[in-house]
Amino acid sequence: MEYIKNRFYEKTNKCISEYQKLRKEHGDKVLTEITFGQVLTGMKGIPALITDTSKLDANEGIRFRGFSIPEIRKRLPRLNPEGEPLPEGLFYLMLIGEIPEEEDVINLSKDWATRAHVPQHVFDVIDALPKTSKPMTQFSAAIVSMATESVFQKAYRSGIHKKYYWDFMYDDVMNLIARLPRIAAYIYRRCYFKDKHIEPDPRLDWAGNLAHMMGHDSDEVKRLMRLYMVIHADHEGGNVSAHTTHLVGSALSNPYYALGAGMLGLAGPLHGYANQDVINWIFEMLEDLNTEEPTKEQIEGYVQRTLHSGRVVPGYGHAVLRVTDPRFTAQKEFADKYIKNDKLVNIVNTLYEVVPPILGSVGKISNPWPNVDAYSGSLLYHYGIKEHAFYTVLFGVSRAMGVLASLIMDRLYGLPIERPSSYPLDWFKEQAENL
Ligand code: HAX
Repeated sequence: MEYIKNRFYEKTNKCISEYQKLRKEHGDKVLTEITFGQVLTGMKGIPALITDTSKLDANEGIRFRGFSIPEIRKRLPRLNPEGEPLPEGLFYLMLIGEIPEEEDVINLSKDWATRAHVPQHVFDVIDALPKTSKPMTQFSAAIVSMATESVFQKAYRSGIHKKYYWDFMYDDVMNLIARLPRIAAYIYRRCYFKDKHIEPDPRLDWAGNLAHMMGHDSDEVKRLMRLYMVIHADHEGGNVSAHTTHLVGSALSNPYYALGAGMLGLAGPLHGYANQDVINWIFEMLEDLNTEEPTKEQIEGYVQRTLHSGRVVPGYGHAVLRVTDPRFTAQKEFADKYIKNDKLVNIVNTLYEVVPPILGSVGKISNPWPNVDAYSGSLLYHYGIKEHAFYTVLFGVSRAMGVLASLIMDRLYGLPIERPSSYPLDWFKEQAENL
């Protein structure tokens, strides 16, 4: 599928000289001031990374190459007019910067299908882990073990010129994304369906095939999977999974290593693990309250108790967003349209009424509104994907598209190794006292 690679190079190669020019002509200028607060609270808001695939606005949410979630849901190609857009189209948009034609998306689907063969040793690595090991452990181990296939690593060791790095990176990235559904489904069937694996169907689209290999073959689940894969794909460059992938890639590690590391960041409870934690927490609440249909007052009481016990309310809050996450809204619209009276979905909707005023009243919480993880588990659960320990793997399959598209660009621009400075706490104290 060389024409997508060629199109990418045609559209993006001018950025190489733009990046070099910025570096050369403006390298000494002051870009912005940084406060102590920013440094001491996780580098919040410091403009420190180049990421073209998407940009997050605190009050509006994510835009992929300028297009909001409602816009991409309207404009990206889909298999049928009622359905959700194909994630392949979003990948094309993130990589190339333009809305693809239907033909581009179908071609990309076919390209990924031809690249989807997973080497046997990757399955052997998964099988060598105990079935009780967390799905994200199995997922990242499988990804890292696939580095044997890295064409970038081979090319680097053979001494290719750095201006060609991106070209090999592109092939690794396409191969890796193509194989992730098979790996994810393998882990799912291994852990929850006694190793009864389901072969891929190369005629299906990337997300549809994932649902099929997981054993959830209905049109409804495929439709949900397409939505899920689209909305989780990217959230600009500073979030933990994106930043980790980029950072590890900056050492010229191959994309398998870089993504494996990024996925381990995604596995943390303040990031992608929140999508399973929401469901864990709701079930804990139901057990505690001894009911399947708690009242609004009971839920309020449980949220308060969670806060008083020094825990976070999962699915709420965000490091950047200051409004309801549009990815939450997209899922709520989906539920409102297709799901009638589901107990778990009803609880998630009640939480949306109950939690923001409570978090808002705490005072220190910057954003009391729900993020993407507040809704996703209830939708999966409704459609029969009930194994919540697996949910972060689905997030990871999707997130790979954004962070790996960026990784190709990192190598095209020739971004150097990342190396910020660190100082002991005393140094910061001295600086503060001398101001
Ligand atoms: N419940 C309780 N307390 C919360 C909270 C929540 N949902 N969100 C923030 N806070 C607390 C923080 O823990 C922090 O407390 P301390 O000062 O005592 O440390 C304080 O409020 C200020 O935090 P903040 O500035 O509002 O938020 P941060 O940027 O530090 O953290 C988080 C952002 C998303 C990590 C945070 O809101 C949180 O922990 N949320 C719950 C977990 C969650 O849903 N994570 C998923 C986020 C989306 C994502 O990445 N998905 O993959």
